[in-house]
Amino acid sequence: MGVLNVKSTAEFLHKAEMDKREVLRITADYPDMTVEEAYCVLKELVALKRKQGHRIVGPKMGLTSQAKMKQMNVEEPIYGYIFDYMVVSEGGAVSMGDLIHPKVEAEIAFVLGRDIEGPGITGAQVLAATEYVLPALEIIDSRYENFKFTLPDVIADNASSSRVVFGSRLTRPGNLELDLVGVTLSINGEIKDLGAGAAVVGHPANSVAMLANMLGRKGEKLKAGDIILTGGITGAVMLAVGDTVTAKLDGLGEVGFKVTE
Ligand code: 0L1
Ligand code: MG
Repeated sequence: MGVLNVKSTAEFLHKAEMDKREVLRITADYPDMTVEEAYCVLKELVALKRKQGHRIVGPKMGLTSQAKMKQMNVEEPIYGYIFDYMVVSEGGAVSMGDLIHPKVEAEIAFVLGRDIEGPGITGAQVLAATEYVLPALEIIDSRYENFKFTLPDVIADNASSSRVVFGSRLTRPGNLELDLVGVTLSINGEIKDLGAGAAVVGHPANSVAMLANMLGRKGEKLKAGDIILTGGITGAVMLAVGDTVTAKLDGLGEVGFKVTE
């Protein structure tokens, strides 16, 4: 057991991702790892990826649905980061050989026109600062065996971030009621799950506001140009080779990709 080593834990999780190898959750050896320590591991993981030349595309919010929060017994979502190497072009291919046991969920992404800094940020302030919203498919791929983890584990593992496909249509939020946007997630033409924007902490803009406030507590802010994933509107659906995945978001357009070997 011993004391958690933040640097070697980050290296361990990064290597698991690069080796496409599932590992035992960190809390199996360090049951006392706290949420604060887990965010220190995440910070180290981000520094490691940046040192290797990877660039942050934007932050993501995870565990934003009632179902996921209940399952993990938490009241606040978590955050992680999407890097450039994780972005797959719209209509492109996600290679199963690059991943461990991927699942996909449909989301709405935000692009900010100006920086926002918590505390005290509201969803209305987020909408006023938003340049565009766009459809997104997030592919999550926990590095832990069978997606089995505690809250600190999943935070340390960059909130299971793995791949993301952004739709090509950018929409100004204007008077759009993003909480009422209906979303379907289909695989090979069959609807696997559906939902509405409100599944994301009541409104996707609330998710961005929560993120700004969480980062604000650490003296960090959301930056203009960041592409922010707000959280799954649908549940996460397991992927298999040969799948063609499509999400349709009312008024926002479609986004899709294929799964290859
Ligand atoms: O984006 C997400 O909501 C994923 C958060 C991590 C939990 C999971 O891997 O299911
Ligand atoms: Mg997600």
